Amino acid sequence: MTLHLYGFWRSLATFRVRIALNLKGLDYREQMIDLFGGDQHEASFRAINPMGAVPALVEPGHPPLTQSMAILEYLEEVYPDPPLLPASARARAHVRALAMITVADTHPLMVPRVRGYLADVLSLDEPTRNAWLEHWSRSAFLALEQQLAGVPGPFCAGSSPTIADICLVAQMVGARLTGFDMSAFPACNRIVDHCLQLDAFARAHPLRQRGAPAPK
Ligand SMILES: N[C@@H](CCC(=O)N[C@@H](CS)C(=O)NCC(=O)O)C(=O)O
Repeated sequence: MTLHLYGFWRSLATFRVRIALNLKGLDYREQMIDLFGGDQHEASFRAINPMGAVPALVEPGHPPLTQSMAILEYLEEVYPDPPLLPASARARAHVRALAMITVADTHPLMVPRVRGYLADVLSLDEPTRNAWLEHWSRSAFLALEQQLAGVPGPFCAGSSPTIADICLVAQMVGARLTGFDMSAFPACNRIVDHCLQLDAFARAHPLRQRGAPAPK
């Protein structure tokens, strides 16, 4: 069975889902919704996700699944091997909490519709908008670094990747692509660089997707 993923090369939320699909060895095909060209606002796509956002994941014969975290949890329940959550309830809560720092508290402040509102409705100039992005990015990585600095590794929560690593990698790669200086977060960088050596993470990288700019 081939899953149908609606995504976009630069979408960090889709990046999360691609990593999970790869880790679980699932077959999928990605249809790019051009977020820079406004394709997410088309009625045909709103019928798939009324939020006008990617990712959306479709299993043949079923309605679309939306919201990357809900999709990751769904994949974990239906395709439990390899697990992306630890065994104990307390460890699972910790992994989800690490993930939510980026998924719930940070990434939503940076998506195209928010950037568009800052520019078009609030008339903020580009340096001010970039300061917004950098502020929220730094505040997330400060909190993550504090919690990850002492972990034995090589992943956020032990010796295999979890949802926390998936979300950390997506946010860090996004920050690097934006050009932010991430050197103040060595533990985060160490985990991310370790993950990116794995094929499942590397193949999901935004710059390896259709439509991404060619490497300079
Ligand atoms: N919380 C959602 C966020 C989805 C989201 O906002 N995706 C972005 C791309 S990363 C998007 O499609 N944005 C369209 C827009 O803002 O117009 C999730 O995790 O799936």
